[in-house]
Amino acid sequence: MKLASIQREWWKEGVVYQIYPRSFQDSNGDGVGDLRGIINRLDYIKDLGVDIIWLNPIYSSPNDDNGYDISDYRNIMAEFGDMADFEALLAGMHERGLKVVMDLVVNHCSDEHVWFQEAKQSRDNPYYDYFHWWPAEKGTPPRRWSYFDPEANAWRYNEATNSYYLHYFAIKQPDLNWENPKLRAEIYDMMHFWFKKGIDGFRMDVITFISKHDGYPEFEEKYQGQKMIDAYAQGPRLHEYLHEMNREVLQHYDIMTVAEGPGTHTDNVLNLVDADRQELNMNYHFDHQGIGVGDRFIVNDDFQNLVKFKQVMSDWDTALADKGWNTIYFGNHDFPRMVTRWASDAPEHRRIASKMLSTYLLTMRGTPYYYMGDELGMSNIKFDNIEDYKDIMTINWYNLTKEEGGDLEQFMESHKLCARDNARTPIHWDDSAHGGFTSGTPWIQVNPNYVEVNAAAQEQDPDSELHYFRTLNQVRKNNLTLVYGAYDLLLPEHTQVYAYTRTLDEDTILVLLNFSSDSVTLNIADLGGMNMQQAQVLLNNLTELNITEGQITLAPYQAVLMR
Ligand code: TEU
Ligand code: CA
Repeated sequence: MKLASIQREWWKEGVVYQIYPRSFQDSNGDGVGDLRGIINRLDYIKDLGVDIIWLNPIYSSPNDDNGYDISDYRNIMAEFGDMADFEALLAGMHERGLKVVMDLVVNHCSDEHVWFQEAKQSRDNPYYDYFHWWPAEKGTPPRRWSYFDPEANAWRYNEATNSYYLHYFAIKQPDLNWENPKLRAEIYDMMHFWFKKGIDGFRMDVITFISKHDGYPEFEEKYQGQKMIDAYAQGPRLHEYLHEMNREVLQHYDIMTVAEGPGTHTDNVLNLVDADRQELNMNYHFDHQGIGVGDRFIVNDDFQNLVKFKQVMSDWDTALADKGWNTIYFGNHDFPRMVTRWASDAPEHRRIASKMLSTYLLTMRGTPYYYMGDELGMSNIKFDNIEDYKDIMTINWYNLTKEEGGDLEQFMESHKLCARDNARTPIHWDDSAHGGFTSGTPWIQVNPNYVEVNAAAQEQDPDSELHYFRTLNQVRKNNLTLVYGAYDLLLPEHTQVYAYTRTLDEDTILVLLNFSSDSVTLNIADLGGMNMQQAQVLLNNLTELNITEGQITLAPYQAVLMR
């Protein structure tokens, strides 16, 4: 890879840090994180060395799905603050050189949005066509699966109109009708509103689902899970809409866009992110998240299958090597804590393993999307009781499993590993009550390990995960090879070590990551021919490095970068 041939962009070189505002910092003691809380922590954020902040939805919402059910796109959720707070937050970020990316949730809105309040009244209401309806005189609608409906049925009957509305997600999240040009114009107008305020981009929630199938052909009864997701993502007019959005809105600003892309795979991703098509900049996929996780997040033996993981990530790199641009992430608000999911949260491994996973995220080709709290090595809370969960998805799936007479013990065990709430517990600022997140009662329990795992303690400890993450950000910034260099996988069949090189012009960096709790010895000859006795160690998550004649031994979860 030659630097001269690369189209450099700030959104390729930056590291994204995701903030889930509800759980970041409460400023007024109501137990819910808020915008003032984020403002109070701006220096912490800046000191991480990240570049781009993605905020989960902060718009007005009745919070059936924690803000992904929006009742007013141009206002701030009352619990989070008001527009003046938002403007102060944006200014504070920009003063510190940080870009701000907002969530754009336009596959659906809240049933409390005025559009739906109007639409549901009669078929001749002007807003009726802002949504998708199946008239009851045509009989029962063809089966469509819903993520969060208590019966998993995506159609819900509305008496006043004698028709069913479509909702891929919760009952309170009716899907918007993109077929209607008036609706599209409203959305574009709203996007201009936020860009004119100065935001720097959008992360587009389930954007691949916005185009529905004409006439709703019958799907098989068992058309659920991944099959249904892939079908949802192949609506016939998806790319027409995104191209239109690009022409109408996106091209007018220096901003970045990233699709949340369920149903996007290596064979179709370029349709979204090939710059020549003028749609979006980036997409993030779910292919690695699905390894070892089945329907309703029941886990199987492949949960930490490293060979499969390497295969998936390498295939994605190949798909985007010449065109488009990749994204790299482990955790977000929909997935478990990375250290529990991909390594080990056992007390003897958690810290080193967290550093190893951070090393991976920041040394792959693609923009890293880093989830808040991972820099502290936060781990899953692992609730024992269903009553502890707040997430509509977990609660519905539990009830469905119960009604079917399914295995509830297996469900609870799997959800200790996979439930979304594991990533939604508050950030640990210090060892005071509730980790310093709130002076009141937190909306969801704080992980009791906050007493040891917290930002204040890590600030004092030069060896901490927090300091390591800061160093990593500097190493990435100082080495464009880690941003743009070609990626070459070594030892694809090795079940414990993930090894690869990054090469830009004459520079090669070797990355060795031990994803296992054993020490592992490798033959240097198998590692791309670097002279290890003379190599410069750029980074090591341990103090020792064991190199002998012809061999290198990695300690459990060790991560090393060499040049
Ligand atoms: O997620 C969409 C989505 O596909 C998720 O349901 C995801 O697949 C699941 O959590 C894990 O398989 C987005 C948001 O990120 C999520 O928080 C919202 O609940 C959802 O859309 C609805 O807006
Ligand atoms: Ca609050």
